[in-house]
Amino acid sequence: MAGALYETDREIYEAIQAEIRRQATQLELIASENFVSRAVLEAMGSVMTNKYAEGLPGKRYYGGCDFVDVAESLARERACQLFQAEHANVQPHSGAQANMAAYFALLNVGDKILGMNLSHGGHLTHGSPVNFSGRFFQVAPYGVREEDGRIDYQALRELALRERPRMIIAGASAYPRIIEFEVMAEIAREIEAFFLVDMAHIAGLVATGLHPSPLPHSDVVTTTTHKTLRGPRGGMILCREAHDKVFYKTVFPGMQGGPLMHVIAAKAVALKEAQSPEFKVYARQIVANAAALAGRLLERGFDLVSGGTDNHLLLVDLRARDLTGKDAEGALERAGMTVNKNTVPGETRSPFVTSGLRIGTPAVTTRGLKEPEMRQIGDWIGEVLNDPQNGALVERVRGEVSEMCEQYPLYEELVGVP
Ligand code: DSN
Repeated sequence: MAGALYETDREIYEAIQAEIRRQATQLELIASENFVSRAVLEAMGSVMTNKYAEGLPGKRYYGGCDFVDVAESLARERACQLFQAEHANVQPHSGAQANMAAYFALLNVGDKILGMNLSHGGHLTHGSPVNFSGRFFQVAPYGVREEDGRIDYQALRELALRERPRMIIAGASAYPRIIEFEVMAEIAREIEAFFLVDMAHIAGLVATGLHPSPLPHSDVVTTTTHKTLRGPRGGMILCREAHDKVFYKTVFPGMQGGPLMHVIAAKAVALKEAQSPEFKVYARQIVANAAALAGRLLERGFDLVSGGTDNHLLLVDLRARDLTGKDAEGALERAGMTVNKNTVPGETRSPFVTSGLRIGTPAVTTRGLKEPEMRQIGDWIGEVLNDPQNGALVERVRGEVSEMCEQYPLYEELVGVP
């Protein structure tokens, strides 16, 4: 029997099928992406999308919320257990909205914030001039040392003492090393500033003890749920009891209307999965895979920002080669490997061109790849980037990538279902 989507909208059906094929036949190496479980997919595609539920479990502005209350209460409890938080708000639609709600809870428009420079590995919402964070707040950016690509905590402290911001933000979207939350918290305390940690990239590693937790050191922690945590696309705020009411007001009614209850149900499922022993094994493998890939790229003569990685990603600095991030991304895409061009510290090219590549292992690790496959991927990346215009070489690698993908099937049961 043909499915409803196939019958109703063949164009969208075909686009989804093509996307399933793309995900299954390419190696996904974008550091912020992952593949959710069937259980998470099912919860996201459920009737909970139909429900309006402004407010909180047990305190809603609409009737009929008994069962969405079950989902949201489970998501909150599981988030608190997993991260040892006192309070969780699982309603932010995204990481950017989690950050916006947290900033508006703690700051007034015009206050000063310290965030990591975007071109040093920070995030748009940590003070970029093209983002609300850079438009509503004064920003003093900190960065990494030119020599070793690591956050310069001493310079950060001097900046904080000079600028006296109301809040310091930790967290990054392209930083391959452990972040010293304790050190940054101490600096924030010294100047009586709030300390916010955006752990979006590393949430799955924090959940499993593979990265130190920011929870004991911060006033508030924001995250997305879809990166290393492997849940549905969305955001979350964790905090101490002292701040919980403020966050509820800034998420709703401050910023959002009805929460996405189907996504919240899927967040609950992902948080349950993240409590399992298997998830810990998975997270350990993410880090081992990143280290194996970094090792092979270093052996092949590539420069990595900071010389390697402690987490799920690495940043290749292409400045010593006659190659831009944009061209490298294009060549690897043609060879079946999806990565993203990325600025590197001291970047001189535009964000549309860049001098670097960000490569991450969360998605390929979900697929089951381990260190030997990572070394093979390192070899393929090396071959392609040494000769990116060589069509025959790129074609050969594309064939070998396809063979590897066939050995690690993905969403097979969703392919071709009418
Ligand atoms: N766009 C995400 C990333 O790729 O890191 C951050 O929001």
